[in-house]
Amino acid sequence: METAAPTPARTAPTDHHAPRSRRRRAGRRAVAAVALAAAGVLVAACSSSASAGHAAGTSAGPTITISNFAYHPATLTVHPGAHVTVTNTDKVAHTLTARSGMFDTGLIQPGQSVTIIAPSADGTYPYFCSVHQYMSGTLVVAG
Ligand SMILES: [Cu+2]
Repeated sequence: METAAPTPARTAPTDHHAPRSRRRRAGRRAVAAVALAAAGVLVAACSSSASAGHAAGTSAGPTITISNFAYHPATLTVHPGAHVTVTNTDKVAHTLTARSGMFDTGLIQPGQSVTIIAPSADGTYPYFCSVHQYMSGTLVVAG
């Protein structure tokens, strides 16, 4: 039950978004709040749109794949300190273990990958699988 008459002199609203209807102040304030909220969303969207596109961890570096109880390639040449990703595609676990002990993936479960770091000194590093010791390969480090 409204007793107050509408605003006496219906002067033009001062805000930019001139409400078409004759709403009372509360209504107008709500409209303003919504407008502010929308502006805030826009600002947030703008500031969060700058996302750096870093690639995920897996590198495009040298890789050795274990399949059918063998290393592929059987001999791989890499730079000193290279990160070498070893992927086991067999259905049993394998390792890639340097005979010198300088690197060792530990058990690589089926379908998993482990990254080793090549020695920093040039040389030829034979390795084998500690589970199936007849499996062997060679990592050659050459700067
Ligand atoms: Cu094995």
